[in-house]
Amino acid sequence: MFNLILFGPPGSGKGTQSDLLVSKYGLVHLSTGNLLRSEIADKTPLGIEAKNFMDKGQLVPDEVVIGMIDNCLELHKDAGGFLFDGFPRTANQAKALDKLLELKRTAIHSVLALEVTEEELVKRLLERGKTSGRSDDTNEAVIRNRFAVYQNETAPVAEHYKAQHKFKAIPGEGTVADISAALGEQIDKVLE
Ligand code: B4P
Repeated sequence: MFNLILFGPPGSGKGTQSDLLVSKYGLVHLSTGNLLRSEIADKTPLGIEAKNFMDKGQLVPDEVVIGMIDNCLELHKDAGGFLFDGFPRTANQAKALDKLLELKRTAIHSVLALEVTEEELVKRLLERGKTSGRSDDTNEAVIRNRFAVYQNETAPVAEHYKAQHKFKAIPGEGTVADISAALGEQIDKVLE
């Protein structure tokens, strides 16, 4: 089993790169952003609660996302591995994920972090906002709030995995193909 976390700020390309990596390495893609947006589209109680946070650029409460991930791990019991995209986003989520994987006698093998400047991130998110219909991408104040939340709440997740010697930063600017190749090179090293 091989479990990978794709880490990075909003708009760094986690979703874009995940789509390429899951098919190449046969992993199950678990994107908390996609899961939450699907709950919102279905107007479930969880989706209605999550929308209030996401529209403001805030994180959805830990217990909600951890519960969602727990359900997905159960659902894909026989998976050859998972790619976690946008999760964990807080130190509490990281600790909870370690415990959930330990119960399944596995662990995170690698954390790859996409590094992109804030200027480029704002540009990408506003561009995506023109067509995505995502309320959190159209307003620059909400985008800036997402970066502040990332600095305060998500950046500590990097320290959690650095302490476990599983963390590697990858330049996230350039063509999608070049970034994908750099990620693949690093994954192949871990798989060796
Ligand atoms: P997410 O859905 O995780 O989305 P993201 O961080 O905005 O985007 P990502 O990094 O995947 O960027 P993408 O590839 O799309 O989160 C949304 C919200 O959900 C959060 O703010 C939060 O409220 C909530 N949430 C999610 N997970 C949570 C959790 N665990 N706990 C609590 N709350 C949670 O790329 C962005 C754009 O850049 C795209 O338009 C793409 O085409 C473009 N792009 C990609 N690569 C490029 C490249 N190399 N060059 C130029 N453009 C590129």
